[in-house]
Amino acid sequence: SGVMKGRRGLVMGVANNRSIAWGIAKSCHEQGAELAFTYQGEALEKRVRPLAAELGAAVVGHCDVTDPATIDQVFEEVKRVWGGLDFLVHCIAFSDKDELTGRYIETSADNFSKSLFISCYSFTAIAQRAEKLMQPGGAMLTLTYYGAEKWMPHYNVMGVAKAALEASVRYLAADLGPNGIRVNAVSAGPIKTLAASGIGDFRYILKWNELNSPLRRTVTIEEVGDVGMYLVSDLSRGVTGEIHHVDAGYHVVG
Ligand code: 0WD
Repeated sequence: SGVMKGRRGLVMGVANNRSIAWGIAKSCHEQGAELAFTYQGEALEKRVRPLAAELGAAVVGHCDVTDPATIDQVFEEVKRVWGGLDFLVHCIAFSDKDELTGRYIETSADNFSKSLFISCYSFTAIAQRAEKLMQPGGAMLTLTYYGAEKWMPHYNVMGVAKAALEASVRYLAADLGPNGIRVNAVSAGPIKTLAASGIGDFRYILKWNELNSPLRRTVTIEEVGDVGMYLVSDLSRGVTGEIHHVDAGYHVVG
């Protein structure tokens, strides 16, 4: 039983058991979904395989979004194993750590391109492939952050990349809506993950959110997971193009 019974989903961006992608995968699994994971490189494969096994999920291969051949391989594998796809979860972002501190104005052209490519364009590239496997009722989800909407200390070029990602959610929702496919994002509050450890003064940001959010705390990957699950389930069948905050309410005060 469960609201995700019979739904098959590809989850991209599990790095370890603290990853937001892992929180979403767990919630989808609890509700009866069948899952497939990708991993980025051999080092992460060692972490992803045992996690996938915990949820009875398939592992459909290495995917580095900067290498389009690896995206194609993953989707060929999904097609081979399932013949179709009901939902997609994209939890991928990257920026050079050295530019996640100090001033945005110092951003290099090279890191600007790389950050926007990996953190924004990859969702569109993946959506292109996923569309071909989806029927009406399909759903796609990505992860964003409040730094897209407002200046945040140290977030810099990632804020610009997330703003572009949020705009792409709206354009993808319009493109895919006529096919009955929905596209949404969760805007998560700060959570201590591998990717977050690259952001300057992250502990201070966590503390600030804890002191100032309406719920007076930060959020967990399980809380982000439950909302992510809802957005790729039929419960949200009337929702598309939405950026849903899961941030203990911080966006109303910050
Ligand atoms: O506070 C936070 N942690 C928030 C994260 C608040 C709001 C949003 N987010 C977003 C992130 O920007 C990202 O889009 O959530 C998403 C997931 O991030 P996460 O769960 O915080 O971080 P992590 O567990 O590190 O997963 C991100 C993964 C990578 O891990 P590492 O740390 O090794 O970079 O993104 C993947 C990779 O697995 N990734 C890639 N995958 C394929 N190709 C690539 C790539 N080129 N680059 C990074």
